[in-house]
Amino acid sequence: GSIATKIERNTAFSTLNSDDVSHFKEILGEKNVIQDEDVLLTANTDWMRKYKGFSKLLLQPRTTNEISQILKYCDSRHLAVVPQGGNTGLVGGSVPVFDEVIVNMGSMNNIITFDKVSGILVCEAGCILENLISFLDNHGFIMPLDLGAKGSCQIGGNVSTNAGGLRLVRYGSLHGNILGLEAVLANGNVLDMLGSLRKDNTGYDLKHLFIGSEGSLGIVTKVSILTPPKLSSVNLAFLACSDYLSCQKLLLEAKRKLGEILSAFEFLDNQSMDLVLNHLEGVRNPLPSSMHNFYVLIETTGSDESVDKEKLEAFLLRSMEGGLISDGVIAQDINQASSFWRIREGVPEALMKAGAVYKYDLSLPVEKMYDLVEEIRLRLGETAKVIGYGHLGDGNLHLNISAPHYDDMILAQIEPYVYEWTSKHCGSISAEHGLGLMKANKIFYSKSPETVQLMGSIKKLLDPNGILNPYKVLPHTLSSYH
Ligand code: FAD
Ligand code: 2HG
Ligand code: ZN
Repeated sequence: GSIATKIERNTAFSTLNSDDVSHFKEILGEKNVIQDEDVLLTANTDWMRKYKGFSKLLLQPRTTNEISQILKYCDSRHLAVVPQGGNTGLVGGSVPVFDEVIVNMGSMNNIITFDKVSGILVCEAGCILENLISFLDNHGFIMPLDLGAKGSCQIGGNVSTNAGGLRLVRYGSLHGNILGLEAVLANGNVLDMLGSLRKDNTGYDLKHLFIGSEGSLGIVTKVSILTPPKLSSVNLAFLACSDYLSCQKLLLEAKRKLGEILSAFEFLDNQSMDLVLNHLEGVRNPLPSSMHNFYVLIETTGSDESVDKEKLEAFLLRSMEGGLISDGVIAQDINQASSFWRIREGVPEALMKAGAVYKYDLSLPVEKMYDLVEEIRLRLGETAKVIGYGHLGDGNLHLNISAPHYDDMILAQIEPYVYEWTSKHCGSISAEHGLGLMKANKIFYSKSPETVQLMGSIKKLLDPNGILNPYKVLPHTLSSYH
């Protein structure tokens, strides 16, 4: 594709031959070595249909030992590999750039143990997030993370991207909730760090290297996660604000007045709302009015139904009187709550249906965040739709530019402007989606040269031949070794 043509295939990598395929069949059995064109087309294409690779082979291992054998062989043959989970990643990290072998994790989907006292879940990396959510629900627990892609994304993919999502404001990042993991290194060595301890200060905590490293240091095969108990009272309010400053003030108030029960604080602008209404079936605005410029979702989770509800209602009343919110509604049942979430979680899908999309996932100071959206809107004028939404409670803006087609003229209006702006305001050019292929060369906007250099040394130590997810994460000057 056009993205791949901008970088060159690393000539140090071999090209797959029939002996390789036979060898993989010996390790995995015929049916788990896939050369079917339709399967490969899907696996070569990312969720947005923006990035396309040319892999000729997809492997479907069922055990850690099989992955170990695959990687050991690929390393010795210098065959490049892309670890792939649910392929919902948004930065082109989960698909090959050229002819890398795809290691699909979908068959490693067993729950290994669940401890009902501690709430610690140990499972294989290929478990789909939604299946883990349902499993835990049956045991009276919840996952500490939730996101719109839950029906397809896998816990291994979540860990490898350090996915944030809708509950981070309450439960924190996966760096805190993942207690241990097992990973296979490029040379096939298995690192057993599958501990289940809350506290373990015995030297370097190496599991953190694999959380958020996007398949560039090893393949995560098992994880141990701390899961919170499910609480009895969950409330969701869908609110309208007339300007961005009100959203900001509302966040501050929510933290002060709802702090101990606050479990999500999300926002979208009316351009995001329009996009969802125009492109998704069966969605309607719970607060229809042309006056609303912003919408905020506030979720509370607590243990006392009447107290929590009263608290939320009093908060909303005060916010209404104080002019922070112009309208609002509390979900009356679980169906209404999911229809509210559908609006927020549906934005990426609506964007995908609307045409070409440029995605920027930024950490920014909350008070500056929306200035960027307005500046980009001014720069682009009528040529594209600019929408802003995201995890306001975490200082995470999802700036998206939607256009009928990909167009270099549009891109030139956005980049490097967005990255420079973010860097100037000491933000991050990737709050939660990672760098992948899209931002591998942009890393210096958020990290110092010394830091990137050390990342390169770690990569070289763990993956000396650079076979794991090449062209991703690290700048290309560092990741090609020839
Ligand atoms: P993939 O897309 O398959 O892979 C992602 C990266 O991880 C790739 O670099 C891949 O090589 C690597 N990888 C995957 N599995 C492994 C493994 N077992 N070992 C080593 N490396 C591996 N992200 C957020 O942070 N917050 C959100 O709220 C959010 N919402 C989303 C909503 C939608 C509708 C979509 C489409 C995506 C969303 N995302 C969000 C993006 C997010 O990164 C992914 O959804 C998810 O974390 C990726 O999981 P996956 O299994 O699909 O991984
Ligand atoms: C979300 O929060 C995801 O919905 C996707 O992280 C963000 O589409 C995006 O830009
Ligand atoms: Zn997000």
